[in-house]
Amino acid sequence: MKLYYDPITVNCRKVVAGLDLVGASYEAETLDYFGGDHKRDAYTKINPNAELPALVDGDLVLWESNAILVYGAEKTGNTAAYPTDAKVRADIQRWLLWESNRWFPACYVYLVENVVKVLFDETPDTALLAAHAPTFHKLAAIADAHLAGRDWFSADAVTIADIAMAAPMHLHGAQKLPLDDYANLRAWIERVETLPCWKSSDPVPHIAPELLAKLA
Ligand SMILES: N[C@@H](CCC(=O)N[C@@H](CS)C(=O)NCC(=O)O)C(=O)O
Repeated sequence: MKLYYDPITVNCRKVVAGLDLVGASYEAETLDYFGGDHKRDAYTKINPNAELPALVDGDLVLWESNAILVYGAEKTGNTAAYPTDAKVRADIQRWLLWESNRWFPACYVYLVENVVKVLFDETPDTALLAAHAPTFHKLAAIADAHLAGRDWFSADAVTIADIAMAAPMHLHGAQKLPLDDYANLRAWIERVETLPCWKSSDPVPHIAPELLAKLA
């Protein structure tokens, strides 16, 4: 398998951590997201959405990070990270869909305004963040309530659902995600942050020190 990715992006971190969690090995081809490699013809032939990541395995050309997580888990047969029980699988699918449709966009606004714009010497749009905050809080409250009394989203142990849900929050401090009211969500992301696959997929070492200094 070959993974096309840039380790600094949310959805790439998701698949790097998730493929590690399920024990899938692959050849890596690194693209430069900030340099626009994902918009060049060589890559849009693989992913016509011009988005990272993408995975190629023989004649399978797969984009959508959560589909890559499921494929990796099924290919390796890792039933710890992707249990076979129908109800657990349905629950995992639910969070994968919710993350892609709702949670990622909700967290992404904070990433763009408080991280990406700062890296490129632009001013975060505080009015936009304020207008967007109710959406974030509505979704964070749903995730937080689900996590009451449980350590992980879909099972008694970490699954690919946790990796998918964690990715949009991966720089939550720098993103300034307003997590104060969500103790369960905070405790859960701290658990995710102890996972070896999460630690080894940390994007920070891949960000140039002079850029990183701007986030301090
Ligand atoms: N739903 C897609 C979203 C992929 C996506 O948005 N990737 C971002 C990086 S995290 C990207 O490449 N965006 C294109 C751009 O910013 O030009 C997935 O989960 O793979």
